[in-house]
Amino acid sequence: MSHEKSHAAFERAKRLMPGGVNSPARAFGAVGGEPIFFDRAEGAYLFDIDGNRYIDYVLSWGPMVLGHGHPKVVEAIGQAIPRGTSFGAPTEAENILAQLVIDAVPSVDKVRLVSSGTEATMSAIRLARGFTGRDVIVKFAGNYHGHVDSLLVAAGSSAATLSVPNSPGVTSGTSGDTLVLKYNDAEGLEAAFAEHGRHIAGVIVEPVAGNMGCVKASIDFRETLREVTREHGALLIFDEVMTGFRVAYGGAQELYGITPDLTTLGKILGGGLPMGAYGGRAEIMDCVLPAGEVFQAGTLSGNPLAAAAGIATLEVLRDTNPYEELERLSTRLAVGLEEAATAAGVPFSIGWFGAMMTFFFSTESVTDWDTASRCNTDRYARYFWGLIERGVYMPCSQYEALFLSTAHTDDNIDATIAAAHEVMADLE
Ligand code: KE4
Repeated sequence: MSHEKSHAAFERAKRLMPGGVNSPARAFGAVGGEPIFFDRAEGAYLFDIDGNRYIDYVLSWGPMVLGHGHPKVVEAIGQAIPRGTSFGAPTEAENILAQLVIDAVPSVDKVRLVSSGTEATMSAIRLARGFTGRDVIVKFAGNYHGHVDSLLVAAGSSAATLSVPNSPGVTSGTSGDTLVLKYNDAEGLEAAFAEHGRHIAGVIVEPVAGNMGCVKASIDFRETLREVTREHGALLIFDEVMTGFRVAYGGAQELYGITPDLTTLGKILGGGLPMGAYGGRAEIMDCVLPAGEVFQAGTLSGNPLAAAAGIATLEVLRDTNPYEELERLSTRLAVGLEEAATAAGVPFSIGWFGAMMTFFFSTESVTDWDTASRCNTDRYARYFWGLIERGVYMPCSQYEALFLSTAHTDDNIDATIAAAHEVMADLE
C-alpha cells in the first residue's frame, strides 16, 4: 500500500502548520509513521490521496454517525448554501436545532449553540461558577473536555497520547481551581466533597469515557456523582460531546436515568460541520448573557450550514432510531476482535458501550487512567498499522474510542475481523 502522496503532502504541511496538522489527535504521534491525507469519503469508507480505501472507524472522531455523505445531510447543506453561509444574526434553523436538542436530551430545557465541544465545555464551567458563585471545578484523570485551559490537567485524548496531560502555557492560577480525581472512584469523590464541597462549583465528567479509550462509568460512581453534587449545591455537568446522540438519542443520561444540571454537546450535533452546545435547566441557562450576566459569545455560533447539517442528522436519528442496529454491529465487532486476540494469544480487554468501543492491549480491565496508562501502546501501534495495510482505519491512539455508523455493514465487520485475525497472529 503506497502512501507516497500522503508523505509529500505531509512534508509540505510540516512547513506550514505546527506538526503538519491542525489537531494533534491526527498526528499519528502514538503509532509512529506519518498521518494519511484523505481526498474523499463515502458511507463507511475513506479514500486517501494515494487512492487507497479504508473502512473508517474514526468517523471524524465521532460526528459521522450516519456515515460520510448521507444524502439527507448533503441535501440539507446544499439547500442552505445559496441562502447564505453566515449572517451573524438569528435564523429559524437555530430554533429548529435547539428544539431538537431540548426534545432529545432529558436535562436540557434551554440550550446555547456554539461552534465546538471546547466552547461548550468552557462555557458550561464558566456558567457553573457564575451560577453558584464558587470557584472549584472537579474533573477526572483521563477525561478530555477540549482544550479549555483550566481543564488541561490530567487530560485524555491527544493530551495523554502525546504526553502533555498538563499542557505548558496553562498557568497555576488557571488550573489552581481544578480538582482532579480518579474516574470510577466513588469513595474518592465523596471524600473530596466532604473536604471541599462548599467551594465546588461543578463536576464535569464524561458519562462514558472515550478519551482514555472507552471506559464505562460504574453504577456506584454515576449515582454518587448525582448525590454528592446535589447534596453540596454543586452542578453536575455531563460532557456528552462524544456520547450525545451516539450511545442513545438522548445520550448516556437517557440510558442512566440520571439528569445532570448541565450537558455539553458537539460532534454529531453538527453532522460533520462545526457545532457545539451547552444546555440545562432554564433557571441556570437564563444566567447566560443577555438573559443573565455570564458572558459567552461567538461569531459563527449556530451557523446556518452547520445547523442545517445538524438538523438533518438529528432528524434521521430521531426518525430511524438506529441504536439497536448499531449495538448489533458493535457486538459482532467486539466478539470478532476478542476471538482474533484469543486465537493469537494476545492479552486484551475491551471497553465498550453501544456504538463506541476500545480494544485495549492490556492484561487487566481498564476502569480509569491508571489502568489505561498501563496498556501496551507499542502493540497497539503494530495493530493499527497492520490494519491500515489491510484497509481498516482505526483511531491512531490507544487512548481513543472507535465508532460505528449506520453506513457500516456486516460485510465491513467481517472484513475487519478477518484483517484482525491476520494482524493479531503477527503480534509478538
Ligand atoms: P472539540 O473542541 O474537539 O469539538 O470537542 C472537545 C471535546 C469535548 N469533550 C469530549 C468528551 C471530547 O471527546 C472532545 C473532543 N474529542 C477529541 C477526540 N477524542 C477530538 C479530536 C481532536 O482533538 O482532534
